[in-house]
Amino acid sequence: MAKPKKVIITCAVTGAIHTPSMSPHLPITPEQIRDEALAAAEAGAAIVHLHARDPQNGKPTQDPDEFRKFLPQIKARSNVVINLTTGGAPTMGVEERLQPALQLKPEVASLNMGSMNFGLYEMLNRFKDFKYDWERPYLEGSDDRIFRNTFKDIAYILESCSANQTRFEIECYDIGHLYTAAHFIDRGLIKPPFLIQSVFGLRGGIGNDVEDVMHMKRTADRLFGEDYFWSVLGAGRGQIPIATMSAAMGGHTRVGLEDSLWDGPGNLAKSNADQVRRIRTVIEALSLEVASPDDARAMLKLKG
Ligand code: KMH
Ligand code: ZN
Repeated sequence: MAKPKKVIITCAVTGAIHTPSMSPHLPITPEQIRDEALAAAEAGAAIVHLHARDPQNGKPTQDPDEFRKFLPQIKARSNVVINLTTGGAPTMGVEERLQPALQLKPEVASLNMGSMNFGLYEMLNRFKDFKYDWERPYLEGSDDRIFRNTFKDIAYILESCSANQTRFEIECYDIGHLYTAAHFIDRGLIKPPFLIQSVFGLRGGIGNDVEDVMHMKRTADRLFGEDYFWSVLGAGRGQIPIATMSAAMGGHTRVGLEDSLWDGPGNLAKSNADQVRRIRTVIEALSLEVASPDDARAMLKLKG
């Protein structure tokens, strides 16, 4: 693993897992997504990972025009690195999911390393009253839905985006996904340095025990040597503990309301920036420095 002195904080601002009824603080409209991204950057996020939502009902959308409603304004007001999702939502096909990254040519796009079960049902049990018709079937349906990322899908995204010089946040939800990343590196479709985003604690992926984190890091170290930057995201209550482990081990961190609605047990986070500040405090308490957007660009060799 590359050992930089500075820690990159990515903030995943809204995502597609949580639904509007779960938290009044989840950004939905383009203005909310814009303001939350800007505030997260101001608080110390070097990268913002962005999804869009239908402003009428908060449903995830990959319509590039919805991204166009907030991206230029974020870019005009902040130097933050833009990272667009190619994961979209598990209900969407790859062609639909690819469009924002393909058309809007971000510095970074997410890339999911395998097909998997992607359990959302816990959310349904926790949050009972839904405002919008789509929310309950979306969550219930997750028990019989596959988040599809075949080898062909992954190659298609990589090949489609290669002319744009977009680099990838390589999302690995289990150990096998690291080997899939190594396969695409061997094929020359992913170029160093690699940003490996290890995801912990989603039902269908690896858990969030310390042993899980160590196993993921040891395997990534063996496969990718000095050529990679290791970042982690812990879903739900694992967010800050997992991010803390990573920072203490020389890795990077991702927070944000996409991955967890919480700021401590039972307290809904009031904003993305609150979570960024929380992990920033931890990083600085470890006597480490938080990376600026330009630090992240230099480390990850982004096109700028
Ligand atoms: N929702 C995260 C667990 C993507 O956007 O490509 C993973 C993610 C997927 O960020
Ligand atoms: Zn995402």
